[in-house]
Amino acid sequence: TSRPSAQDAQLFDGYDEEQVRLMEEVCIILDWNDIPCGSASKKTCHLMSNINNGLLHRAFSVFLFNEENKLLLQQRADEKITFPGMWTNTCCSHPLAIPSEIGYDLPTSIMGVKRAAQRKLDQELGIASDQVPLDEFHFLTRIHYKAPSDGVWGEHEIDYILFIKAAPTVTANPNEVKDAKYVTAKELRVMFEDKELTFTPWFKLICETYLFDWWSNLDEVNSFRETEIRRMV
Ligand code: DMA
Ligand code: MN
Repeated sequence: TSRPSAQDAQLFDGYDEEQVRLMEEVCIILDWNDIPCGSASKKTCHLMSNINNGLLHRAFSVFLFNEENKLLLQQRADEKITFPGMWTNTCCSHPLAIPSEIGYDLPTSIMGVKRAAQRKLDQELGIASDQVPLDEFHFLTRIHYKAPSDGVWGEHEIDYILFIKAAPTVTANPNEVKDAKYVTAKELRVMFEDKELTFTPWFKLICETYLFDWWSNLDEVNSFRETEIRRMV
């Protein structure tokens, strides 16, 4: 690997080596209508200095439910550069600016984020791709939101919401995930009352708006599918 610049050495001082390496992944830069207009490193996309100038990228959020309709939550590893140690939905990440994951219209973009979701469910939670087949993912909507993490880092994304029902074997990657557990809606509401726990801003946002409605209608989840982008910025 190449030697980091002095600037990067300072920016990444004290962070986990593997998570620093993942900051070189190439994300998809978007205009406000989710049209790809370039690519940039995960590092570039998540610096608040760039976000404050309007930089926006594509992301996805997976909500995985088991046969009892319990939601799989994860607690992010302390190694994560953004939002470490926080509880969140099953898996979140970014489709990469590569032919199999980029998309230029809604159908191809949905296919791209499903492939990215399979890739990251495996990398973060050890879930084999045959346990989460591409055609079992349901796309619901896109959420445009912005959230600072710690002043230096943050998020500004159009986030594709994907639901899936599955019964996978989970083997968490400790560099990504500190803890994982299935919860009912009631158990999640109790977790929100616990002052010891912290939650990612996008998960809180989705919980405060749509999640519980979607969750109580899991059998008709396709009726929530929409082409509109929900603006929460
Ligand atoms: C980024 O998630 C995506 C959303 C929706 C916030 P992340 O920080 O977990 O990405 P990664 O796992 O690639 O670090
Ligand atoms: Mn992001």
